[in-house]
Amino acid sequence: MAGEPQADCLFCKIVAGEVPATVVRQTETTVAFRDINPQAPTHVLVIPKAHYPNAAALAAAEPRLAADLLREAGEVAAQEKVDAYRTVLNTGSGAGQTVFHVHAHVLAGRGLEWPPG
Ligand code: DGP
Repeated sequence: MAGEPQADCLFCKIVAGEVPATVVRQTETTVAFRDINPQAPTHVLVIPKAHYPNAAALAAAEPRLAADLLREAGEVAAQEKVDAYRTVLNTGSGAGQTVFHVHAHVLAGRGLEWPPG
């Protein structure tokens, strides 16, 4: 069923505490933790606790939860004391998505080029 934990999903395992992560924030509906392979001084992933494969699927099924994700990205930036940050939502392997549990990358602390690579 949509939103249910998936046995083979790494980020569902992080939500369940079965895989360790450096959690920086948690709400009733979301978890934010440091990326294992940081691409900037601040690189945090914000995920919904519920499993959706990508941002569009999340927004279609649970628009308020999609909004929680974006709000939490801002809360992470505030907590990290950065005033500029980039939020990245990769969708599909061709765009670099490697974990198919929606996650917002929050990147900050260095100059970020545009367009992104
Ligand atoms: P993406 O390429 O957009 O699907 O991003 C997946 C991110 O997940 C990538 O930047 C690396 C990160 N990642 C992969 N495995 C782990 C893990 O076990 N722990 C943490 N904290 N991050 C992970």
